Amino acid sequence: MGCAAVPLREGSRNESYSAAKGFEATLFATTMLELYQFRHSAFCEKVRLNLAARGLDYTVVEVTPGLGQLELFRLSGQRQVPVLRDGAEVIADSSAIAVYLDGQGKAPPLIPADPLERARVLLLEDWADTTLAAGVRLALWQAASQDGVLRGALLPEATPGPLRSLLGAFPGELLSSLGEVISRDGRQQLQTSLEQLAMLVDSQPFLVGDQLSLADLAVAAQLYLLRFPASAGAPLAGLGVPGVADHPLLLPLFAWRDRLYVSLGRVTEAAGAPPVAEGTGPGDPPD
Ligand SMILES: N[C@@H](CCC(=O)N[C@@H](CS)C(=O)NCC(=O)O)C(=O)O
Repeated sequence: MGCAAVPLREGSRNESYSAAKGFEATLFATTMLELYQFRHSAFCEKVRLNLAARGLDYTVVEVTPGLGQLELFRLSGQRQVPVLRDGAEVIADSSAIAVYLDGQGKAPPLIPADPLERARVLLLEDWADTTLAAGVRLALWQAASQDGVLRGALLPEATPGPLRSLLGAFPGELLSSLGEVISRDGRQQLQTSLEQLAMLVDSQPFLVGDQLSLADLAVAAQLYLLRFPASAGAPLAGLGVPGVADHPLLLPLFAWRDRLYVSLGRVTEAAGAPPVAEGTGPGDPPD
């Protein structure tokens, strides 16, 4: 559930998306970057934030869970999103993509050169991608199991209305009993960690050093699933995990996340949903 594999659009155009309007994106000028994604995956959000921080244009290819992942395997040698394609280069994994983008040598570097700062950033990124991600997945699972509206909102947009209603109305008790079992300890640890993060960002704009880094993006990307930002689009925007999204001690954390999104130009649904390439990728429905 935390990955929320949601192919959202069908039959859309093949056009470019300007991650930061007005920014002259000259990097990768010869080829259009392509991001293979599930829209509501935190790891894909991490890459979208990275691209936005650099003002890079790109198109997205919504990967259809299952069949589309077979195609993705053919392209990248593995079946998970995100995958970034830059001409002949195909890079899988949000961390590897971050290293690749930094390696292109254009500002801003999100992995610091200074060894101490670099160590802090990479440790925090790893924590966000593993421990925090696991806690977020559990919390979202529990929330969705108890909330038919959230469950329905996480379904693919193309889901037919009757099926959407059926799944939204699926007995929550069946799912929530599982959710309670797996989340009892994890939920408390998640709350504690989020409170610590809230304290950190209440007193400093960035998690490490005095500029934006991959640590900020990795943490913000996981927060996406706890309280969906406007860029998640309707009907998810404004929804979240009850008890987390609205917890008073966590308000500074989500306020920090929202400021970060504003600074990256990701404040509207359009900013969160770049156009989907048509007829070119693993997301294509079968003929
Ligand atoms: N370590 C990877 C994690 C990627 C990942 O977990 N992707 C999930 C979506 S959130 C996925 O593709 N799941 C489908 C599958 O495993 O079959 C990264 O940072 O990119």
